[in-house]
Amino acid sequence: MKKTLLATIFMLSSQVFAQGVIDDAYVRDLIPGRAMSAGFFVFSNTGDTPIVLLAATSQAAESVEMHTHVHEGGMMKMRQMDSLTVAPGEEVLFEPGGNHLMLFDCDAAAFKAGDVELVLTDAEGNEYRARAEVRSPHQMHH
Ligand SMILES: [Cu+2]
Repeated sequence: MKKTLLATIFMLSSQVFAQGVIDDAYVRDLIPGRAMSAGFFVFSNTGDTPIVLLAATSQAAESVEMHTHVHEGGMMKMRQMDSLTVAPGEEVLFEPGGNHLMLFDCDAAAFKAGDVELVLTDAEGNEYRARAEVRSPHQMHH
């Protein structure tokens, strides 16, 4: 009974205060000598209007780009996305082989400390933040 009430209050308040939620965020740990990483998560639009994601940043990287993979001439190629629209109620996956963030010139110390935050910005200037778990490339293959 109490649990149900709390869950209801949480759902109501999250609808009021946040339209978008990032879950299960993680980044690939740096390979020694390379400063590039990739970020993955689930982005959910919990509101009732579309969210147009325009940009991504991280305090642990000089620059971050939104990428997707496309099939082209029998090859999988990465392509940068200028924006990504998430419909109300929709969940968009950022996962290996699909949409992902590319992190350039990463801060090795921040990765080592597990201190990597991902920030997504939408067309209205709203920010969606999540702390990303740092996973070794080995952990990422199930
Ligand atoms: Cu990429």
